[in-house]
Amino acid sequence: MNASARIADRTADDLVAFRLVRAAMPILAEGLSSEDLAAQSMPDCSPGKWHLAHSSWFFKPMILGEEPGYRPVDPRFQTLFNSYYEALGPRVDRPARGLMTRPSLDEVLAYRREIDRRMAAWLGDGPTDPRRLYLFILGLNHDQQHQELFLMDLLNLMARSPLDPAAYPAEPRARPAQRARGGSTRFDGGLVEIGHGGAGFAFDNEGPAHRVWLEPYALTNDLVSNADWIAFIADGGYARPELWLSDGWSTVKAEGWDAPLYWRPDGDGWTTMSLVGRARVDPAVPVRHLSFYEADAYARWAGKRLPTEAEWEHAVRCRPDAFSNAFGEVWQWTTSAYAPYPGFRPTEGTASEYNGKFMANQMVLRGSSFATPEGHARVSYRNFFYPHQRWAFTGLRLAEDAPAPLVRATDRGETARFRRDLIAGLSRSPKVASPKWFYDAEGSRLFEAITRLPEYYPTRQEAALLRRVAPEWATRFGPDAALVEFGSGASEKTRIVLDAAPDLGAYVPIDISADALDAASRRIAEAYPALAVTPLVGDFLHLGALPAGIGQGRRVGFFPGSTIGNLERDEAIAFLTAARGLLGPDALFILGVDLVKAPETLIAAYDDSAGVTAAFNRNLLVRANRELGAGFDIDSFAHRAVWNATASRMEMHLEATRDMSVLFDGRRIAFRGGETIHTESSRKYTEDSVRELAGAADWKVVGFETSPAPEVALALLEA
Ligand code: SAH
Ligand code: AVI
Repeated sequence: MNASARIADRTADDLVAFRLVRAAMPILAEGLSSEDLAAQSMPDCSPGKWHLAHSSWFFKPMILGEEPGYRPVDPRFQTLFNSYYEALGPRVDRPARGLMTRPSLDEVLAYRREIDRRMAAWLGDGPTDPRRLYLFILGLNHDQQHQELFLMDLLNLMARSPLDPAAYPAEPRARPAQRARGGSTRFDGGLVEIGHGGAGFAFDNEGPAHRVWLEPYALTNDLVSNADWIAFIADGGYARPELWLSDGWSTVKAEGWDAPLYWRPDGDGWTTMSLVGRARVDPAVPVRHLSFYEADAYARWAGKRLPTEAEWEHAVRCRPDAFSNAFGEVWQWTTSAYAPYPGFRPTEGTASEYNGKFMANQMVLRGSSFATPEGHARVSYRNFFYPHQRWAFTGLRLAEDAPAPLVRATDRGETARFRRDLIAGLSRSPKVASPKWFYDAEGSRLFEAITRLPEYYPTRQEAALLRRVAPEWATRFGPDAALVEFGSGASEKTRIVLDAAPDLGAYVPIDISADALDAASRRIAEAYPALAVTPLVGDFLHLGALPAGIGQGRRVGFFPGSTIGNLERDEAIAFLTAARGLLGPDALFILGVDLVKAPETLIAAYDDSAGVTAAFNRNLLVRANRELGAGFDIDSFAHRAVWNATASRMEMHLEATRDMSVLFDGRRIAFRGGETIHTESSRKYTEDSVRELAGAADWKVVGFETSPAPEVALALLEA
């Protein structure tokens, strides 16, 4: 192909791209009234009409105005639609953009068409100057940025209306949000390259590519959800200054924040405003409309942190498949200040003011939102806002430091066992699944969220009771004792025992959830430097031997949380018998149980209003889909919490809401609508039933203490 044919081809492509990009904003404006498009809801926002005009105006200083013989469409527009370019003379202050009733919407649309006509003519001349061609692509990307701003600003305006108007019948987005997949992905870090270095368009602020050093870290695979956020609020997230940066806390106080932007209390829940109007907050979807301050406070509350932008970029470059909604849902706050990369050079000329001059006091966001036009964002893309701003489509994904694991991730046998066990359980009638499979990394995280729910009393009651009895019980431990904990989870209650027994020499947490065990062991080892911490990953129903090097003192078993209630009776007896063998002749054992009480209290604890327990229950299916390639349609299974008085237990079920067949391990598993998978029993005890159980496994009950209502109990057993 000769040079002129190549230019002709490129010109044709450019023209198609131009027309496509420029068609989008008028489509967004269709169906909105000229009043909708003229009003300005706050100084940060601009009217829709202004976005339509300004994104057209941009082609004048960048391209058309430099052409010989250029004549303005209307010389007054230079001032009216200049956004922030100092080099281009005076302009209308941003807060006054909503006062521009002239030119009319029709005049602005005519202006837009005229700019489009002139740009098409310019493209038709086959421009070859690389700088101008870059500015042309910049103009398209600029238009796309304003398409998103148009929607952000429109939503802010609609949210100011007492009528809660729906701007559109459906959310204007290219693709549905991706499902949460659970867990997090770990990266070794080291010397990595980030930034835009390759071919293709990028904004000046994305380059140059350069090296950065990353310590080992992990990034959660999913965005933080509304359910997570509700748990944060319920735990006093907006009322606890220790969670907030100083500037953030001042903003919370000054603005009276108690929830994300657009959230409004409604009965015992919340509603929020979107481009389709006001609706109840859906717990399952990613949370939106947060400031950096809120994202940062949440991360602290969750015991994690926000990622740096380099961590985000490296993770998404290396493992684009690992993350749900890396792009296309919400922009994700990072802890990186918006600053120039080493070697940054602003685009020359007027466009030098595009990005670089904003590099102070703002924070970087990565990814893209549902409102970002398809194809606009990239892995190196840097969005930025001031830390208090929250009208953009913003959310977050968490990070944490992740040194090489103490606990090696579960062996391959684990997946095989999960598969076998689940197939066996689903082949039975009624269908069952073992609750131990709830606890992948996400399941452990959801359980932690459950323990903070107002309705889930057992953790709080047991921790308070343990604080009361531990000092006395600890006097029996003797020197150099070893604490062996079964189902240690986050090892939070452990601290109460460790604080009451400073002479304890060793701690052996045992848990099936490798990620939870690793993180908890690390935290305990750090907080109790004199203690020998030796985690064991695996099923406590198949106990081997205790690790070597845990001293000669008494072995103290610790099984809190009423996890024993999750075992069938014969399993519980076999477990207690095996634990007695493992811990030796002179062992002690602290056993936590939940006691029988009013069904309303129990049912609320297993069916919380924020839907966290429902997510915990459904996570079994999420995990089966991810790890075993099963084909459960998660949304077609409802969470059920039922009190079974005869068996004295709470039961969790997943109920098929329709007839369906699920592909799993090459077979089809049929579900009738209303049929359930029984996923968990939580036995509730009385003092007598605890004594009977302990006796059946040959333990003596030497202590039994009960908490105030809602009642839970701790039993001290002796071998
Ligand atoms: N002890 C903590 C956590 C209870 S949650 C508390 O009282 O709050 C139950 C814990 O037991 C989870 O961490 C889960 O991973 C673990 N677990 C459940 N079944 C298990 C099994 N069969 N073997 C080992 N750990 C198990
Ligand atoms: C870990 N286990 C004792 C919890 C319980 O209460 O049975 C798990 C749980 N299930 C629903 N909520 C909490």
